[in-house]
Amino acid sequence: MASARQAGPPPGPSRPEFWRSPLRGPWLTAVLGLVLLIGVTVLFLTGLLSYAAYNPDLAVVNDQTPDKGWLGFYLFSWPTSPYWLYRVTQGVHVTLGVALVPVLLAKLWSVIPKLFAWPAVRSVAHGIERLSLLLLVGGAGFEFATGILNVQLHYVFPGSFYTLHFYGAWVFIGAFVVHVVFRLPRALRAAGLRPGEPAAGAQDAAGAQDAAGAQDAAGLVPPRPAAPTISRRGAVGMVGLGSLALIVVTAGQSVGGWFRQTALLAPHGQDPGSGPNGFQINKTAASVGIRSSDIGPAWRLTVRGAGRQVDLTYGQLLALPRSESSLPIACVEGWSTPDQHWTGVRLTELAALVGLGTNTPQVLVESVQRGGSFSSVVLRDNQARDARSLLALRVNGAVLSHDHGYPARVIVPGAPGVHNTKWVTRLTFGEPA
Ligand SMILES: Nc1nc2c(c(=O)[nH]1)N[C@H]1C(S)=C(S)[C@@H](COP(=O)(O)O)O[C@H]1N2
Ligand SMILES: [Mo]
Repeated sequence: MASARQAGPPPGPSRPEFWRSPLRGPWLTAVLGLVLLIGVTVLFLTGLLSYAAYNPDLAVVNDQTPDKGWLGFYLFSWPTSPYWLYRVTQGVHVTLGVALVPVLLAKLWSVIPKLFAWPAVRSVAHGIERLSLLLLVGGAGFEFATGILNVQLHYVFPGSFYTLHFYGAWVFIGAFVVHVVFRLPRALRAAGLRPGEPAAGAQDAAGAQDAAGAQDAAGLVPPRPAAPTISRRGAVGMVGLGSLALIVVTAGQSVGGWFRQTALLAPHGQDPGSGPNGFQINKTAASVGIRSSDIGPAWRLTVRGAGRQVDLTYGQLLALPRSESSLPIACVEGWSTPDQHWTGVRLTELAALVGLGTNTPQVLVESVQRGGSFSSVVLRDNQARDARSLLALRVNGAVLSHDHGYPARVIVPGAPGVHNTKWVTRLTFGEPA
């Protein structure tokens, strides 16, 4: 026994007795883990959908639709119906991501004694497992941190957020899948959702269950627990209440309108004012350096395609046939507006000016804004062809405000807000030359 003592852990958190909370144990860890299993799966899927919808310029390996790379299997032509599609998928992604923070923290707290397990590495297999946990925990922390910073601080990572969050997600999900494969049976058992494995050989079922239970408890259950101040169910309830509270102060930004007032955690403190243009603004004209001369009488709309070019003054644009669409703005950051009533010229109508009326091809939309990642965008042919896709001139019965993209902005059904370019000055239909 003396030699075992010598090899024992140093005083401190590596000793099992150091951890006293009676809440720790397989049941708590399993319940939180199962919630995360469902939640992270939804986050991952809605996240991939978001990339398919946005299709930002990441890198050659995954962005070359249609000859996309192997990490680009999820890319497809984002549909324009239902027109609220991105509003829902991204609202879920961001709200759920925020709501899972207490669950993630509680889950990490529940397994923290294992972080200090002694010896740190028992075998090669154990070493590999711990390495995968590093990717798991580090990946989760990275994804949650970058996501929350992005929605709270309004693109602190200029352009590169998408790359970081995207590749981070692949690293995280790889470790996550490994973790789930190894731990799911244990978690289901510990949560009471599955009985213990039937005995192999002579052992009776009860014995096997005990053995499985003991294995599950190892490293989690404190050998010298302190007196409980709350039950395990109570602890899970607290975590649930924390998540609920976060949903209450977040979801309003995705519902928009009156409910935005409840979105205490929503970024963009700026007040969009009231009236027809009184809805959420992503970037104001001033903040991206739009000068009044850019959008004054000298402003022109240039339409190019099929080897032709047409230049229109604002007056000429106003004289074109007008259409109406009720469409929301749904930002990548998770906030969205209720449907706004837009009036403008259909993209198909503008394509017709250069002889491309039927089968309108993809279109490159460019704004007067100099630089900045949102100053131009490519809309795919299904987006350009949709009768609801407009170059909008008015909203809710009034001329567009400068902050909402005067003189003209794009509005497309089902698309992320970032595709609704403001202060448009040029449309180039067809493959770029
Ligand atoms: N030229 C330009 N267009 C832009 C942007 C921009 O920064 N510059 N932001 C985009 C983003 S990310 C969103 S969510 C919507 C927001 O439109 P809104 O400010 O009218 O609500 O505009 C899009 N169009
Ligand atoms: Mo956005």
